[in-house]
Amino acid sequence: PFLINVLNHPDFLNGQCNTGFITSNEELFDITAKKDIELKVLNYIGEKVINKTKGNKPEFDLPRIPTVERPAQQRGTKQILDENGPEGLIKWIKDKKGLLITDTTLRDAHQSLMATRMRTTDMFDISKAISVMGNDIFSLEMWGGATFDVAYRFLNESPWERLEILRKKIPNILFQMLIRGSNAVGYKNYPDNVVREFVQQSAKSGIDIFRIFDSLNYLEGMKVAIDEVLKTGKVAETCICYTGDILDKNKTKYTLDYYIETAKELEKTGAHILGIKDMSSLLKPEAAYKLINELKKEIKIPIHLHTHDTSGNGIATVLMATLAGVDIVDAAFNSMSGLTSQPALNSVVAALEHTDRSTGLDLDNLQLISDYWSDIRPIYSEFESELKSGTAEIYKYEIPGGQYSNLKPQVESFGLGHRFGEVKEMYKTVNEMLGDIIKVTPTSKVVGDLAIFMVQNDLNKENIYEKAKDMAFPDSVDSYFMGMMGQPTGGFPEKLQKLVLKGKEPITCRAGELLEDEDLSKISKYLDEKYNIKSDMKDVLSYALYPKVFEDYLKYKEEHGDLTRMKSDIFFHGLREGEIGEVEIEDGKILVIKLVEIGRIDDKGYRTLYFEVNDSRRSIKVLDKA
Ligand code: 3PY
Ligand code: ZN
Repeated sequence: PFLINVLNHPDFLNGQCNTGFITSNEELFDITAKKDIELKVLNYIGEKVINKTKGNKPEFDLPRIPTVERPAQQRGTKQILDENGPEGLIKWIKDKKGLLITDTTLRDAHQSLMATRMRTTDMFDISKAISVMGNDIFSLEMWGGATFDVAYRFLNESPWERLEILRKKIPNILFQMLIRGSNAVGYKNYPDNVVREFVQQSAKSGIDIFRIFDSLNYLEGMKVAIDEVLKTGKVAETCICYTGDILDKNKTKYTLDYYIETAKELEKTGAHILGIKDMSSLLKPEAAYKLINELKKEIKIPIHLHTHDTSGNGIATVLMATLAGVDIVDAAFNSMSGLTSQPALNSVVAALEHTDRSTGLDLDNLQLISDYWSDIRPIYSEFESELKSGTAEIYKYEIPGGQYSNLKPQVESFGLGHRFGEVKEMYKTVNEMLGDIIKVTPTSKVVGDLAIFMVQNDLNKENIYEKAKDMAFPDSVDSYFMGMMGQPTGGFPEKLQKLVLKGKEPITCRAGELLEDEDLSKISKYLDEKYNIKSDMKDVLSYALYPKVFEDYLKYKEEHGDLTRMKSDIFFHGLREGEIGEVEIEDGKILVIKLVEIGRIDDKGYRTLYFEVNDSRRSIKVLDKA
């Protein structure tokens, strides 16, 4: 490689190589680091080519990125909050006649449609257009929920960097995140100091609105997060999770009164906005009208509706809520909407044009953003579920959007694909056995895990007490009955609790009260020493929330380098024979890579891949695992 660098040097090519040539051109010796990154990139691509696409990378359209000029002064909802505080923002919301829209494309839409796999680079490319053309969007739900761990776990990128990069590119629209109360962005209760520091750091990194929920509507589980958000000067949106059907008089647990009382309790915490979180698409249009209409009479803070389109009735629900006076609704750009995702944003905006609740958003601009997502979406098709249409059976099973699209592959992974129908029926039965609970992360996982466990072991609601006497239940089920996810309305079913816990004593208070504070400086020291880094609070919190996932991420980066700038078509599918792709390895440093040829398999099972990288020939060997 050294010789090649010399031979390619412009001075050498011009015949000007005097004796000082080598000593005065230090960059000739800067080979190892650059070649090392180059090799890592080629190995990464080679692995995709040989062991994933087998050289048959699908064709993708070049994503259409609208060209926009950023105005000298951008003023959106972010400026209203920054200049007037949460109270000023709330007043502004209440004075607004038109319906306000939150776009969920950057969080829930891809969490629900494509297993949370959307990469930062795809968000980054459209961020300026969103900022300019979407200036009048109320907020962008772009962080939290499952995006935090999936970014580290499957995309090998930092969720904090995503937040901070997008914040810089979109300085005018409020950023919103979903936080699972004391479970933060995880699946279990964390010590209070972790939840508090996490809120503080998220606010510092760019979050404006914290949508806080508890998977059992257990207020105690939300209090620490609410309290800390109020200290940051940001917006606390507290949620009621909606389940059941208030229109059905036979359902007596989650009634209109239940929701009104819960909402009043939430308002008393000092929350700025009430969120209605309909994660399973169960809020029927007429029920939405009734619920919002009543809530409007009973509480003063603005109401923000979050629903999914799993049932196919999502837009009807949004429009009925709008008629009843809801202040803000969630929707996703049309090309990322529908099914288990949110109702279609562009369509809602169009439906309300020329009415007194018109959103004021520009449909032509919104179309261009939706077009971009429709170009991006096929790159992620391997992560999409088989669902082709909305389904009314969701009213029966009450399975949240993300879980519904994931349940089939999960059931298949247990070898129970042929019993999928039974698992869905069992999900309903388990919910009844648990006393009809709210089902959303993480309690939805409890119900799903127990349903699969019961089908797998041929258990039913009668024989379980005898047959499962000596069986160890899934961890999530154990944790639920131990009280680690909070206290459900109406308590735990005692007989089932005893069967699962086998003599262990459950807790009856908030789990955080019993958990010792995490020693954050000890974590910092550990990370610095082990990985030779200077860890900051973001690293420490990531470790506190997900120790193994975060360490795996650090190791992956050490081994494979930083691939976050690689475009997603190459990241997921490599290159086709003959295709030329550009890979940015650091600011402004671009490798132009051509996959020239895929060699034949040798007797040890390896294939040689021939590349041209910035016009130099390189080859690597990749083990063909087929
Ligand atoms: C999450 O907790 O990630 C959710 O989206 C719940 O609906
Ligand atoms: Zn949702």
